[in-house]
Amino acid sequence: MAFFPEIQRIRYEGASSTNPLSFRHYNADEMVEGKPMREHFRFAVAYWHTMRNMGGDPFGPGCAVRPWEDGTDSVDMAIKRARVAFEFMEKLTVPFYCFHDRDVAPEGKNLAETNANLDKVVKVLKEEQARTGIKLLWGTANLFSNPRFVHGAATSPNADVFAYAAAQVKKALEVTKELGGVNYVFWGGREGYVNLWNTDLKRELDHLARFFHLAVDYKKKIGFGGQFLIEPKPKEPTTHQYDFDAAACINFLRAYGLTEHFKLNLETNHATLAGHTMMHELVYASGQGLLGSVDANRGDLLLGWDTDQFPTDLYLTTSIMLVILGQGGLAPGGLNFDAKVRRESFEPVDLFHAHIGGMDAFAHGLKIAAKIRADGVLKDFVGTRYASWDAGIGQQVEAGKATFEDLERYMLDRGDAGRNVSGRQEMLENIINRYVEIA
Ligand code: XUL
Ligand code: CO
Repeated sequence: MAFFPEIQRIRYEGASSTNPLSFRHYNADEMVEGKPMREHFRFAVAYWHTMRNMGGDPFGPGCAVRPWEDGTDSVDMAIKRARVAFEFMEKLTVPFYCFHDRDVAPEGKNLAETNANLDKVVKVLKEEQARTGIKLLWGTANLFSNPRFVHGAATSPNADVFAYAAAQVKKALEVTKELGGVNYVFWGGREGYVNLWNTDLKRELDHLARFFHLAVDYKKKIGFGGQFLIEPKPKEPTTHQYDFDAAACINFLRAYGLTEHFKLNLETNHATLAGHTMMHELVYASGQGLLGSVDANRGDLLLGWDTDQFPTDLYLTTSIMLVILGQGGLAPGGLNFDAKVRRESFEPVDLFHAHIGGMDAFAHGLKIAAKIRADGVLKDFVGTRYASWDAGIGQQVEAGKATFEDLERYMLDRGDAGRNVSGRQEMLENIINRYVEIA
């Protein structure tokens, strides 16, 4: 069965290649910092965008050409689509994929029928995983599309909706375990509010925490060994989403005693919607030991919403890989392309161009980041910048050995603080540019 008959398996051809259907930097076996590239990234294809996005927008219907689609949302179509997905991923040579329950199988007329539909497709996904060796990076439940989730899922004012969401996540956890998934994601699409006049914010947060504790209990009960991940996003579709950014999520996890069970899945376009850079979100979460996985994409500076474009910016990928290398890797997390082709890029081959570009941008960024680290340029500069904390009064403060009185006495003796040194931002930006040129 060939759904992409014109396309051969994508190969690494080196930086001088002009073949748009080749990798110029992603060379899966190439060793960087003692590890093959494939293990640094653990790239995944997002089923919802790559297999389900037909390019519809608020101004017009989908116009994607997908010759395998028969126009129905049947189980048969879902099974055929699963075969297409695996041919695509095999040709692209990605090791992982991710899905929501509702991406892979249609809803039935009640929960029992919906679960039965899912089971039929999961059987095929399992078969295809065994045939190709492609694995599940994470599963998740779609708790936002169906109209029942209009007011949220775990944070709905309707307790029945909480119960439905719990049943759905229970099943999604079982399915993720069945498929050997190595993580499970919670993205709270409608877990937030549109206005506070009708919202009991504290009660909703308590319910969300209760929901997560129930999920942890069930995870233990069925012996699912995957990592739980929360994916922050500040808004869209709601005005305010409770999992606003890394800091808000970490505060929530600590407040409700959940930190040991969860890490974060950080997405570039969500970081920018929150008014942060992706590097900020990564550095913050990694510093707390809670960076688990990445949804790799980018927004558009000229548009305010979540455009989910494929990442191509080397400064972005370099900064991401610097943080990932800095914490010794992402596993069991990975880099999931939560990104979609533009509506104007409607042919199947565009799906290849998009992923190839993203994989190459990350491979190039990895090489740049590794070179920067090997030469120690940033580390040495930052180390020197904080040298006053390595000895004397700084060392005493860090060790918890100095009181306010000690610090006053120290400063009364000296009269004033020692000289400040330039932050050299422009010099460092020039240095980064030099590494972008040579890698
Ligand atoms: C939505 C988003 C989701 C999550 C999974 O903005 O990123 O697709 O990644 O639910
Ligand atoms: Co995402």
